[in-house]
Amino acid sequence: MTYEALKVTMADRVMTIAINRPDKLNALNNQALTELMGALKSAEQDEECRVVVLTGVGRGFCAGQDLKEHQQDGGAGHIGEHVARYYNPLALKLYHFPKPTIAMVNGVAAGAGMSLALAADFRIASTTARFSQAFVKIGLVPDSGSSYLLPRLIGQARALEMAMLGDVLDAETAYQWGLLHRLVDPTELQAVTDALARRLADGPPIALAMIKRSLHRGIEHSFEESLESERGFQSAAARTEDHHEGIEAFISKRAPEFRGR
Ligand code: T3D
Repeated sequence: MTYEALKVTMADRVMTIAINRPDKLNALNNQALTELMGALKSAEQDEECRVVVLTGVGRGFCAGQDLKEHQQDGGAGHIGEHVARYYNPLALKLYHFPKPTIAMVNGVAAGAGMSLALAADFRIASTTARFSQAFVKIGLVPDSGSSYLLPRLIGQARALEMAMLGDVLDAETAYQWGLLHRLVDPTELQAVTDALARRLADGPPIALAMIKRSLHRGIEHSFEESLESERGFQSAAARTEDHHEGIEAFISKRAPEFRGR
């Protein structure tokens, strides 16, 4: 697949998907939304790909919906349809993505751009990152998963404040509030992300996919249901070659080589 609104690269089993509309702080037009979905699908199918990194080219991560294109398309009347066609499938794809995902937040993440960062498994941000639930500023409401993910990450009080005021949150506060896994100097962003991505790429892929599903279920289900769900995942994990490799590596005091089988 060729991309115009994205830069997609593969190295060391890590696919990096960078939104490439820097003049618009990587705001999402229909082309970028279509290509993002296409890139995620190809990362999902590509056996070589073990981890996905989502980022932005230039000084922004993603400023959400491209408001100019939205205006040109006479968007207001069709927002429900637009969300159903583009944003909801994208949020679902990312949230349930069967491989580890990292949002490398290089700059401002606003509106649905912030939602995409929230839907990733890890958020590594540089000190230049900023976060805004910008929806309210244009008379809209959080979408693309923010209403679900944000309160779970930072608590209802802070989520309500972000969603109802739309103020821009600096990276340091976002880190203190638990929105981020790592906060680093801009000069270290790539290296810290690469190190985490390589570590995840070396992990047991089947177990990692099940860990994600298990924890997603865990925040929804009762304790009893979670125990039963864990039992099912554990039985499946125990039948993988990777589990046996992990045990053998432990006993022989060497690093395991997980193959995703
Ligand atoms: O249609 C549907 O399906 C509805 C779905 C909605 C989902 C959403 O995401 S709604 C929320 C949309 N996003 C926003 O409302 C954010 C709008 N942007 C901003 O508030 C600010 O740009 C930022 C706080 C993100 C960054 O501010 P700052 O001062 O660092 O940069 P800037 O000067 O405002 O922006 C730089 C350029 O990017 C500028 O272009 P110019 O004037 O130099 O030609 C600006 O217009 C452009 N830009 C920024 N955000 C967007 C954008 N262009 C189009 N769409 C944007 N969202």
